[in-house]
Amino acid sequence: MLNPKEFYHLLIENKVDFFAGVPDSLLKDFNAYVMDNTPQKNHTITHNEGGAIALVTGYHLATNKMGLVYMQNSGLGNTVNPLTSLADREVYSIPMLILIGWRGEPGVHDEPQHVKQGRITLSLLETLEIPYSILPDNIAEARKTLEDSISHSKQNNIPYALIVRKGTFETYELRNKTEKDYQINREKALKLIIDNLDERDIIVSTTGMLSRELFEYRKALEQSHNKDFLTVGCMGHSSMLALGIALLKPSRNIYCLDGDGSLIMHLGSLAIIGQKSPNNFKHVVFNNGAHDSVGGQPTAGLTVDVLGVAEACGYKEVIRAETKEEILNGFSKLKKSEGPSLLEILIKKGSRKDLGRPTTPPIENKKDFMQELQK
Ligand SMILES: Cc1ncc(C[n+]2csc(CCOP(=O)(O)OP(=O)(O)O)c2C)c(N)n1
Repeated sequence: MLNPKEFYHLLIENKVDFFAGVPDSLLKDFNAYVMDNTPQKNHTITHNEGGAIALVTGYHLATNKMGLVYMQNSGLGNTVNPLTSLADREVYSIPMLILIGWRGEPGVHDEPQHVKQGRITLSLLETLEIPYSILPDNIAEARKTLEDSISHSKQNNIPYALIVRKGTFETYELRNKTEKDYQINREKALKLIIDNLDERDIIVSTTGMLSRELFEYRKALEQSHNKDFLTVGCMGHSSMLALGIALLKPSRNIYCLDGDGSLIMHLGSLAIIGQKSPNNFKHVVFNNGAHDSVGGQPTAGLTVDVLGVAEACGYKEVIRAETKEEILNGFSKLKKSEGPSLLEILIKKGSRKDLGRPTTPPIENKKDFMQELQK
């Protein structure tokens, strides 16, 4: 396995000292080392992966050096436009390294939302005409691969991708934890919301652990999953998906259960929700200031004024809650409010170690959900 510290120092030796990206579970140990050891100016956890490509392009323009973008392969889609119309050799021709966590690698078991993306990752890079190598998991070979990749990228002035298989990096425990000591974690807060829903309420839940916790809670309560749409992939798009339902099902209240990382990934959605303004659209943001599902790396969740943004986008009521009592009161207000309205719940990081995954395939979930919407 590769030691994150050794790999990081290989990059620094090769003058790659500027990092940007969206965290990934396969890269979490490398991400943690970067966070602990890189000056703030040289490391940015971006709102989405396309933003990271643009940021690293700006770095190159300012310094004539190459930076590194890190991401899960799910994020490749977010980079297609800046890669083809900005960094591509036929446009501005920008050298950079792209470190990609390979979820869903063929032959390695993974969740349904990763299977296709895993299968097409290499051919997608080929279509984009981005050369790539698989990052070896021992330092001697990794050094050679890295040096070759950097010189190819520099000589041709193009992005070069390094693909990271599951289990490539050794464990590295983040030292600089910026924990906020909010009282309640996501799962507890989620249960308070579920316990207080009305019979006909519909849920669209975001990517990551929140949807897994929701699935398990319904199971524990012996309730069906029919009223929940689990957005298992497609991070950041739950609110637009919920908007689509809210506009066409005005007699049902639609609750989008979002995360701060997901909200910020496509923050522009709030402007459109405010503009379309369906009064049955209710947004609940579980804000732990982190990408908790993939290692707890910080987001801008606790520096951005979520309520202020929502209000400025046209949400009619915005509420913040932190304690159990505030959550219960806040949710009761949200239920009675005219939408679009938003409840931000400040929560602490962390999840159960034994948290399972949805056992119903996405297609079945979709069928049941669509039937429920017809009622
Ligand atoms: C486009 C894309 N980029 C990255 C990921 C990897 N990923 C899955 S969940 C997650 C974090 C979500 O953070 P947040 O919405 O704040 O929820 P939390 O995990 O904190 O509950 C990330 C980065 C992904 N699934 N899709």
